[in-house]
Amino acid sequence: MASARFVTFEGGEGVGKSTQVKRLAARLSEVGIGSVRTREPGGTPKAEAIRSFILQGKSESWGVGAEAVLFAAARHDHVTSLIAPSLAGGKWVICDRFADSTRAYQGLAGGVDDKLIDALEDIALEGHVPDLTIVLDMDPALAFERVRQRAIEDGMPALADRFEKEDLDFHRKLRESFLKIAEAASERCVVLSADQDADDLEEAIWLIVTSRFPEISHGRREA
Ligand code: T5A
Repeated sequence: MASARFVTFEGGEGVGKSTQVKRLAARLSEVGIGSVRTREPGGTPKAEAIRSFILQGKSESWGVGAEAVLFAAARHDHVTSLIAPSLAGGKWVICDRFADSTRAYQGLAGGVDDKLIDALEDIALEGHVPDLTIVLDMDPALAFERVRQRAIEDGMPALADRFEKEDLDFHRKLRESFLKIAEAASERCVVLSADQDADDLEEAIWLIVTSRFPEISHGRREA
C-alpha cells in the first residue's frame, strides 16, 4: 500500500483554505482514502490552548519572536501527538496552515530572523515536512471582503481576532512572503489563484493532488 501523504494549505486570511481543506478530505474519502483534517495553530488540546492564548492577543506584548516560539511549541505537540501518528497509521493528513505560516507571518513579514525560524522549524517538525503545499494566492483586499461578508452572515464583529486586524500593507507583504516561500520550495509548493469559484478551485487542487500522487487513481483503497 502506498504511504499516506501530508498536504498543507497556506496563504493569507480568507483566501479559502478551510473551505478547500474540507473539500479535499471529501474527495479523498470518495476514492476510499481516509484522512485527518486539522489546522494550525491548533489540532490538539494543548495546541488549541496556545491558539486561544495567541489569537486573543495575550502574547502580543511579548513580541513577535516569542510568538514564533509559541507557534512552534503548538506545532511540536501537533506533529508528535496527531500528525506523525496519523501518517504512521496510514491516514493522510490535510492541514490548514503549517510551518510556512510562521515563516511568512512572524519571519518574512514580521521581521523575526531566519535563523530562529529555521531552528524552530527543525525542532517542531521532527522531519515531518509536507509532501505537498497548496498556496492559495489572492489580493488581500478581496480576501478581506470575504471575511467581512462571513462575519456579517454569522452576526460576528468584523475582523475579530488580532491577526486579522493587522493593516493591509502587512497583508500585502504577507502575500509576497508566501510567494517567496513557494518559489524557494518549488518542489513542494504549488501556487493557485484563490480568486476563482470554489468549485473550480477544488477541481484544480484535485488535479494537482492526483497528478502528484498517481497512486490515488489506481483504484479504491481503504486507509
Ligand atoms: N498564524 C498562524 C501565524 O501568525 N503564524 C502561524 O504559524 C500560524 C499557524 C490563524 C491566525 O494565526 C496566524 C494566521 C492567522 O492570522 P485563522 O482563524 O485560522 O487564524 O485564520 P485563517 O487561516 O486565515 O482562516 P480564515 O477562515 O480567515 O481563512 P480561510 O480558511 O483561508 O478561508 P475560508 O475557507 O474560511 O473562507 C473565508 C470565506 O470565504 C468564502 C467562505 O465561504 C468563507 O465565508 N469562500 C469563498 N468565497 C468565494 N469564492 C471562493 N473560492 C471561496 N472560498 C471560500
